[in-house]
Amino acid sequence: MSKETRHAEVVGAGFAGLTAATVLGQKGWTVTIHEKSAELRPLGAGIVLWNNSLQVLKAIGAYDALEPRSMVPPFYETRSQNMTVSKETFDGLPWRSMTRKALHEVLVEAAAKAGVELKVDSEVVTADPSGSVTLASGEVRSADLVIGADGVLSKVRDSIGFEQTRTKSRDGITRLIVPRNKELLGPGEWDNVIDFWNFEPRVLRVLYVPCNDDELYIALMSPVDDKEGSAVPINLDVWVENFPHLEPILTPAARIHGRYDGYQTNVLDNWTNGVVALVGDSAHAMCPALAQGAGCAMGNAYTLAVAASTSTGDLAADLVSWEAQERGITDRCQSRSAYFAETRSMAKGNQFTTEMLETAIYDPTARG
Ligand code: FAD
Ligand code: 5PR
Repeated sequence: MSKETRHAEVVGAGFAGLTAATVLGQKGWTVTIHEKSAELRPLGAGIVLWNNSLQVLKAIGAYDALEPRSMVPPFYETRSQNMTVSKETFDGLPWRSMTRKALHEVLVEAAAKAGVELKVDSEVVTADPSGSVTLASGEVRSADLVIGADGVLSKVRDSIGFEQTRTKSRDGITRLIVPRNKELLGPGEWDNVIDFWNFEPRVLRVLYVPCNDDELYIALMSPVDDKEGSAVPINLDVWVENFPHLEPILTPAARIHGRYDGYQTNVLDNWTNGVVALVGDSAHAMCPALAQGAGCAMGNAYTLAVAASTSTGDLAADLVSWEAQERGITDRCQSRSAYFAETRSMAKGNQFTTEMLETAIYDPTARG
């Protein structure tokens, strides 16, 4: 195939797959995304993005659509037993909060505009390093580049047999979108992100993230082995007993079924094999503490697509170079996130030091 007509098969229409596909489409590739679900929709509830992914959204022309659908909370506040221990502003570093639905919709729009073909109900069951995917229907499709952006349970990864170590953490979380109900919460700085940690009488935490005027993202953390704390729908009595001042938002939360997810860290020996590259949670799933899973996914998806597009010779070798370029910063982000999950030390506040913000500050679009 000539350079102008290169073709990519992208597996998974999450934040990583949509970003990579959009960049490739904008650079003149033909691209097909396979999404196994029957409809295009995001998993989860709300999200915080930082400079790294916001720069990617600007570079692909999706930022302007997202801006009015997201917000910048004035402070990132941490409380321990409801006492404020820190209020951080990150020295002007760009960050925003939003629903996952808003982010997903602007990415789908950007992909469609870039000419990407989006196929739903299209599950990929295996991939081959020489450049093909096999669908559940039996159809085999070849491509110059295959991207496995199919999440933490990646079939692209597992069918090829990438080596990995997988570590589960002792905590997990239920994530929900509820109405803001600001007036019912009473006086207070309810536009802040507020990370409420309780260690007494038991370990429970509410991460409060306003996403816009109407919607609030709450993440309710408890140890995996706390049956009451991790129950879904949430056990309203337990949560209100521990966070009585949050009753106006916990009550609607208890009406949603929700899902409790344990944290997990996957570290792979390699992210590429032949012309198959893994990106996002399939390659580097991480604990959520630094709110960088999607940020790393979108940043790496962007640089992967740029590397593939500028490759004029040996694409497999250029993918290896791409991995070498991004690997260190992603590995460090994963291990810092795992450290915070393990120690629960975010409860101390002031956790967002320059070192901990390394990935957030990074600009993947400045690499060319
Ligand atoms: P996914 O979002 O998992 O997308 C994979 C897609 O592939 C899905 O649509 C799936 O249906 C599809 N798929 C799977 N298998 C197949 C197949 N075989 N064939 C076809 N399609 C397939 N990150 C942040 O940056 N900020 C945050 O605030 C944040 N909060 C988080 C909170 C929690 C509790 C957790 C667990 C994670 C959080 N993250 C956050 C991390 C972030 O959600 C993920 O890192 C990110 O969504 C990964 O995107 P992805 O595209 O790689 O994978
Ligand atoms: N930040 C965000 C988040 O959703 C979580 C964490 C931090 C935005 C959990 O879901 O510390 O676990 C965290």
